[in-house]
Amino acid sequence: APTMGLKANWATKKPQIDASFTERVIAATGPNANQRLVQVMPSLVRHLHAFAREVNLTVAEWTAAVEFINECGKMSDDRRNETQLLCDIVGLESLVDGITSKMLATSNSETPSAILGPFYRQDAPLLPNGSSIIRNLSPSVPWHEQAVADSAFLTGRVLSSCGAPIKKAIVDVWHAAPNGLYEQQDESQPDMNFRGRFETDADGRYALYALRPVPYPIPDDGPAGRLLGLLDRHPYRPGHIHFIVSATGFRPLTTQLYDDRDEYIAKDAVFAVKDELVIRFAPREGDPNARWSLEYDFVLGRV
Ligand code: MBD
Ligand code: FE
Repeated sequence: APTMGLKANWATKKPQIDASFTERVIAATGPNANQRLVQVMPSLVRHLHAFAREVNLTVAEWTAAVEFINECGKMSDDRRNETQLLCDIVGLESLVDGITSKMLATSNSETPSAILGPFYRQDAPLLPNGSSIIRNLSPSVPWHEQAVADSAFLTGRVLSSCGAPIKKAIVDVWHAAPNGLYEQQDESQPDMNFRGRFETDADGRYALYALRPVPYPIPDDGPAGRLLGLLDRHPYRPGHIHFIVSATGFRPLTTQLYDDRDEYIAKDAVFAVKDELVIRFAPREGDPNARWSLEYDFVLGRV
């Protein structure tokens, strides 16, 4: 006899499009599944299925999406994280950052966090307080004049939420060059250019020389950039300086400061700007190493 129409309890006569199909996928989870996955996967599967139903996703579109994600993965290495960039332009890294701070914050005086971004490097050089993260300012660098005009002294204290200074806190800082490129994106910059770690003194103070940051386009020559183009969006981030501030007994703070001189503050391509993180540099007199200065205190929450 022909075996067509063979019935088994794992199949269904209905086409796989309705909620009962979704629940069947969720119910396939076994008794020894990972706890956190048991918590999150049903929601992920329901939202994914609901999305596909809502937009009538076709096989051709889904195939294109798989290829798109594969392309992001293939492009990603320790110099470039295209998958993270994809998350950034759809606001996911900022959303997750917001959810995490909301869950972990222990006081509302803590400095707001902001996303890490794809260009952090561990093990930036530990530098003496008051020194510079600019590793090459010779007149031969094409953006030398701009670097001089934007030279800046950054200082402030690291504080607990009750205002007590925290000594021996580490301020890990990094920013892009005046040409809009982070050091690992740019062959012409020395290793670890515009990166450094500083330890706060007995008054909880850090001090360093850096540059006023400039607006710059996130890398847009890959799939994430193509998506921006298809969405008729620009790739610019406002000028920003990244920080990770950490100290024993406190929750590490990943954040960014934004220079209020630039127009992209209100239209960050990765949606990371927060009012409390927008700063204004002041002109600095009598310092041959800096035309600008900024004083900013970081407030950490307890673990
Ligand atoms: C960046 O420089 C950045 O800081 C973020 C968050 C995303 C892309 C590029
Ligand atoms: Fe950045």
